[in-house]
Amino acid sequence: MEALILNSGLGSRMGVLTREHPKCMTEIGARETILSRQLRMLAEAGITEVVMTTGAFDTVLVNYCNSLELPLHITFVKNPVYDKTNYIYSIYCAREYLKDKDIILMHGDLVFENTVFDDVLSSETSCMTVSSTLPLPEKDFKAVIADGKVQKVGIEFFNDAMAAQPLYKLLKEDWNKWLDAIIAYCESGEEAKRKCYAENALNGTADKNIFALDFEDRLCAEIDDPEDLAVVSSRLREIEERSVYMCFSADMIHSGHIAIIKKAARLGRLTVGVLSDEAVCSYKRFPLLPFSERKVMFENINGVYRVVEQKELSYRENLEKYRPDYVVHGDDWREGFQKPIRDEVTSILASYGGQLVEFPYSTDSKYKELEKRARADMSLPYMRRARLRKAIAMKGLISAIEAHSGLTGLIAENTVVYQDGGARQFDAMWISSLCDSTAKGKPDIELVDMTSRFRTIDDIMEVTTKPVIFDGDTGGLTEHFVYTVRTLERMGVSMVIIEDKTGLKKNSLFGNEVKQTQASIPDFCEKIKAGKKAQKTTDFMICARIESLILEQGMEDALERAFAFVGAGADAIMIHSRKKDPAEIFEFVEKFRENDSTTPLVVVPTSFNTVTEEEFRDRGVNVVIYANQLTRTGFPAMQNAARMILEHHRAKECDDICMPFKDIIRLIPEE
Ligand code: SPV
Ligand code: MG
Repeated sequence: MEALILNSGLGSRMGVLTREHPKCMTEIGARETILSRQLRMLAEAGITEVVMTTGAFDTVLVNYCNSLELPLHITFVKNPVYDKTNYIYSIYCAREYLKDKDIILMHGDLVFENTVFDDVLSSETSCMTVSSTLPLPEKDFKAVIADGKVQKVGIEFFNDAMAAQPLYKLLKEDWNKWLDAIIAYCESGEEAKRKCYAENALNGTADKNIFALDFEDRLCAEIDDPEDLAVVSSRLREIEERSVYMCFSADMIHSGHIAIIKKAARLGRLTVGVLSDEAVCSYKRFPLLPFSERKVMFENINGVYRVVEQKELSYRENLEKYRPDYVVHGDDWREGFQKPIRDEVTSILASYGGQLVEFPYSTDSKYKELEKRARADMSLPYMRRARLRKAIAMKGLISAIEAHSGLTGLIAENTVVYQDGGARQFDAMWISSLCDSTAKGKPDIELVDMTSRFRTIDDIMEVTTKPVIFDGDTGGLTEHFVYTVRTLERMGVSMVIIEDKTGLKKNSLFGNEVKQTQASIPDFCEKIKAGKKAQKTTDFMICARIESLILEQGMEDALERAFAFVGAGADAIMIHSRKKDPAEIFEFVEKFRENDSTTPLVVVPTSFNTVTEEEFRDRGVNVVIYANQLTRTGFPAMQNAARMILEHHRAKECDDICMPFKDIIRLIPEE
């Protein structure tokens, strides 16, 4: 693609402004002339060959072009009779440089905005810029349009016409026809045919294939006199002040990101909102790079004016703060979980006259591969183990759900709920002794041995990436516990929770209905100390679980234990209760927090299940574990199906409560 710029005209209507240089050198902004803007846009579009016709002040013009030092090769062709002919003759003079080329043709006094030029460049057919919204000008060019194609161009056409500007893309087959007509005009010997518009020659050609490209009310205008100059300059200032907003969560950048950033930056000053770590975690995976590093990454991309934090998936806060003229996004969010976010964006933009611009969504296969690898990395022990501490530090409160098999692990891993413009998913998995034992048809009395419990962890870890909190029961003998700690740590488990009981452990939810004995404070502290000494990394956490409320030993006992266990090195405290009323849990949390504001607190609200995570967070809790709900919902459903089959002597009747076969297959991701 080559550009042809017509700069032979005298520009006499500009008055003093063209006394010492040609019209194209008129300033339209700070350090910008009509010509420097055109040439810069051509260079940015990757066009390197330019043919420029010249006339008056040709030396000034050539020197000026060279002084711009743009990566362009410009062939200057002087029309020796520029003052007696029109630009049809200038084109004729340059004909040998123009034959058999796809060209962008523009008059040297034309100013157009980036997006108009982008549309012209990306047109697959030959085109001329027209406006369906501007009024027909009295004296300037109009194009007669039929079936979307330009039939005639001139100042005299008013029927079926649109305002038109001399900015064209011409594919060589169309351009050759027009150029031949120009040559025929200029060689006809008729004076008038060298003085008319080049478009007169175009009008006479048959089967024109030049499509109308509608720039509507975007800027695309010629500067003929000082009034035009004032109007165009002020519109350019307006355009330069336009602001654009985009949001990214990415911790890896691919070519699609760069391409859309480039397009967005052409609409105005681009502000990139980078999603907070918390928002990324809420709907995707844990970011490989924290917010601060992702921010720097985007700040260093060409075209990005500034980077700000977007705290939530919803754009509301930032749109209300920055009120961008445009929001740019890929068109992938028209469907699926992002649709409510898009709907909110469109309504906010509509409230102040902003505009949503969507470009076709693109990703690339290398990126998909990297994303897959990132997910695989997240499942590796060293990556997974450290993430629980990070998540607690980042979010303040995290939630974990029980998993006792690969399948329940997948549910914990993949369940996402989109709500109020945001997304929610579990942060971690709880490997419950109760549910692990129940799945094996055994009572929860430390009967399922560690080798078997490790097997469950392995099954779950094999198909998931989220951090694991392991229910270590009493931790067993201290001499055994140190080995358990090392194994769990090596496997990539993030936290083991051990309860301060001794002897035959029974499930806490029985409370004092069964005989259970609490370990002494010194004994349990010894166990914690031994465990902490045994671990090899700083990531791994040992959480001490206090059974004083379960065994009705009183609040004072619970608190005394909590502080002693923290003193012995416990990384977190779990306080348990089997009361429906959360009062004693709240009291414990409040009193504990009076003396310790940092040690994470864990709760298992199986009984006191009316309390929301938000309330727990406000009271100072850090980890909420939903300890058994998958087992308790799955088991009755299975029992019901078995009963139905027996009752009906066939399986048809339980079809309605069965997940479709196709869906169950889809639950298991294929490698
Ligand atoms: C478990 O899930 O195994 C627990 C929590 O230890 S609870 O059942 O509430 O004791
Ligand atoms: Mg348990």
